[in-house]
Amino acid sequence: MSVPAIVAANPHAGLDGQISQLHECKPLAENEVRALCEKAREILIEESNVQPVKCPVTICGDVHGQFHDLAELFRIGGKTPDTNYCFLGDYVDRGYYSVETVTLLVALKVRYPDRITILRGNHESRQITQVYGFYDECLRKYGNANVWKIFTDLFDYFPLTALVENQIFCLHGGLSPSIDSLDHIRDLDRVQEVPHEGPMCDLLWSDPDDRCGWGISPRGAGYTFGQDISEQFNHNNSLKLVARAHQLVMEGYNWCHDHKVVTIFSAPNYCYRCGNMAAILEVDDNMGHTFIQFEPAPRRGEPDVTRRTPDYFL
Ligand SMILES: [Mn+2]
Repeated sequence: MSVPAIVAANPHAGLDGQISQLHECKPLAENEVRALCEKAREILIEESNVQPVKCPVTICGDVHGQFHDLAELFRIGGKTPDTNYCFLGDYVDRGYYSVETVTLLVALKVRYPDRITILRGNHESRQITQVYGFYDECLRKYGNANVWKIFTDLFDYFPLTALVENQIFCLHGGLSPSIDSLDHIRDLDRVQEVPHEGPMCDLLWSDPDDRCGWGISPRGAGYTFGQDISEQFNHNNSLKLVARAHQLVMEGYNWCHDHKVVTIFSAPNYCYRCGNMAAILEVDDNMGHTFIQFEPAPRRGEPDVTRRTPDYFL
């Protein structure tokens, strides 16, 4: 005789268990990653290249595999789903825990699809991750490249940009000389590796600059754009602000272009040696802004490295 169920089973028990495991910085098994990413793909494929986001929401910049600092970010900013998040890309490479970091964010996306937005950064790419750490980390942690293949295939579906209440335009890099309007971005076919040039590349690679107009980027991809470009773009698209990441800023956030553009960087002590603060931007119910700065979480078992003056572009 079977025992009658007293309480309804939690349909998310499996996923909730995986999220708990990931919060402890323990990676999932390869077959779990595969199943998770299949679910994530079904969600992400339905999202727009300019994914609408409602306030309140907390906007976060680069994380770069610094898992313990992401845990600190959630401790300070609140956990999903209590706090809504929009992450601006660059989850992997550089830090030692790209696998755990990106798996946790993807798991949260699958569990709470309307509470977290995960945009694509220039590091969410097959080519860049083979140079800057994620590929090697997958080999080290799984013994083969399958998990790297699964994630980099999923990255093709990440939205390129988000739009908070039609006012704050969120993206990883910056503007493009071949894009005048948000509708142009909506029309792009984003499901592909990040190209070496063109509008999709620029959105993930460009940087604001003190010089007016468009400039050649020292990164070798994307462009630099001046205040005149930002003002025109915001005006044409009825935007108040461009919120972007992609550049190390020592205070964790940095206004430029007469408050038309803000850079947000959420990896404190970047690469475990830059000595920078991290920040996140809380946008409240009334579209008010609060920057929260934070320092590195205490950590064990990682190399003790000397701080030095940063000069990182990626
Ligand atoms: Mn970047």
